[in-house]
Formats: sequence, C-alpha cells, structure tokens
Amino acid sequence: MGSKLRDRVAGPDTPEPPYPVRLSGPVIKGFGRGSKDLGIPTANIPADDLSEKHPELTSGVYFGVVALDPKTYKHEIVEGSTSTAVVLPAVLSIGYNPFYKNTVRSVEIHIMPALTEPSPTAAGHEGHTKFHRLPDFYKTRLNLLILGYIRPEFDYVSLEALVEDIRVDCEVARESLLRDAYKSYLVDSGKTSEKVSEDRRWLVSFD
Ligand code: ADP
Ligand code: RBF
Ligand code: MG
Repeated sequence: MGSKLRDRVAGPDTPEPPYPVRLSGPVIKGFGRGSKDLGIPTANIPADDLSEKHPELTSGVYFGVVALDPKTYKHEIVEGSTSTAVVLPAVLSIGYNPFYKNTVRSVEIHIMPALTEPSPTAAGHEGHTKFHRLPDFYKTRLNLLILGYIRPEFDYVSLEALVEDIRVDCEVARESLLRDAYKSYLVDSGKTSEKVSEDRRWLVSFD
C-alpha cells in the first residue's frame, strides 16, 4: 500500500452480512509463485463460478477460518483420532493479483498457525518474515468460512512491498479473529449461538 499506516483490526466486532460466506473446493495447482517468489504458500481452490454464486465477493483480501478434509489430510497435532477436522485461521486473496497482472480470477488461501501459537509474522524480524508452512495437501477438500474483508488488491512497486503488506494482513487477520464473536468459529466455547454452531458444523463436515 506504500503507506505504513494500517488498522490493526478489520470490520465490525461481530460478523455482519454477507459474512460468514461459505466456500469449498479441492486444492488445485496455482501459479507456482506463492512459495517460490514470495515465500508465502497459498492453497488455491477453483474460482470458476464465483462471480455468479458470490457476487458479493469483490476482489480483495479477506480473513476467515478453514478446515481440511481429515480423510486425506492428517494434521500433525492431532494424534490418534484423525476423524475431526482441525479449524485454523486464514487470510485470502480473491482477484487478479494486479502485481502479476493475472487474466483469470483466483482464490488463494494462506493458512496460519492456531491463535494459541506465536505468530511467525509478528513484526520484529525486518526482512526475515517466515510464513507458516504445512506439509503439502494438494487435492484435499478445503472448506472456508470468510468472516470479513480487509482491503482491496493493490499493485506494488516491489515484491518486498507486496510481501510486507501480506505480512500485515496476517497480523490484521489474527487480531480480527481474536475478538469473541470471531473466535467462536475457531474454538467451541460451549455458549456458542445456534447459527455459529451450524456454520461450524458445515465447516468440519466432509462427505
Ligand atoms: P501453487 O502455486 O500451486 O498454489 P504455492 O507455492 O502457492 O503453490 O503453495 C501452495 C501449496 O502449499 C498448497 O496447495 C498446500 O499444498 C501447501 N501449503 C503448505 N503450507 C501452506 C499454508 N500455510 N497455507 C496454504 N498452503 C500451504
Ligand atoms: N497480489 C497482488 O497483486 N496485490 C495484492 O494486494 C495482493 N494481496 C494479497 C494478500 C494476501 C493475504 C495473499 C495471500 C495474497 C495476495 N496477493 C496479492 C496475491 C499474491 O500475488 C499471490 O498469492 C502470488 O502471486 C501467488 O500466486
Ligand atoms: Mg498458491
């Protein structure tokens, strides 16, 4: 964005319509740049019918929560039982990546560590940000609940400027998800509303 001044959180303290928005799809091959060029792996899911099905999702950067099908993706921290999907925070880009001038729209999701773990993208290691990385999970079904909008897509003067903005996006997503009404999508607090429970059930169900 050029400007270093960015809000620490995005959107209202409680998700408002149209959020949460449900997206789902198999993880497909992307442009092969995420890890290689940027050091930021992004799981791509098909964006074919997105404009018809979700006209509300304008191009931009969003945050939310994801789950991967435990039948094909065994999460490292789940020992023994592999039947329940793990829900993790995520930041995503929907659009044309103006920096790369893509001609097709893409949905690219960067999965972050649990909020109980230290953030690898916290400021302090100038120029040495390491983004979260999991073992590859191509072809695995991914369910995503988009909970809010962060910013529009921008073009950048340099790769470093793009990476720095994505680093800040990760921090904004974390702070945003730490609010009670958002955290309830990540952890079952017991006093979760019926609507949130229903969305959580959808998130972790794979047939
Ligand atoms: P591609 O261009 O094929 O999308 P990337 O370099 O963007 O390749 O890497 C994405 C792949 O890396 C994902 O499909 C997934 O298998 C893996 N991956 C590893 N860690 C993550 C993560 N934290 N978030 C998203 N994908 C990840
Ligand atoms: N690409 C852009 O050209 N402009 C952006 O503002 C932009 N923001 C992004 C924000 C996030 C959180 C993520 C994960 C990606 C973003 N990208 C953006 C896409 C990035 O260029 C893309 O992931 C790589 O090119 C790999 O395909
Ligand atoms: Mg990718």
